[in-house]
Amino acid sequence: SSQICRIHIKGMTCTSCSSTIESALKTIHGVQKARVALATEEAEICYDPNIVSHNQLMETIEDAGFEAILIS
Ligand code: 9UX
Repeated sequence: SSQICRIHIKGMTCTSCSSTIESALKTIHGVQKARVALATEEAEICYDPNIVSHNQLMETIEDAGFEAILIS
């Protein structure tokens, strides 16, 4: 199955920041698609909720050194 999660990310200042987070999200088992936009400070992630939770997605962002706030 597939679900979309949107997360507000605080602390990104350059495209390297957004690329790092996007790559980290894409390596998570259960993540099908991930896009991080610097301009809107948002991540849009398609994932299988049976494999990974949105809390785990947020932890990955926090572990990369950024603040993650769940939008939807
Ligand atoms: Mo460049 Mo973004 O050092 O924090 S990766 S500003």
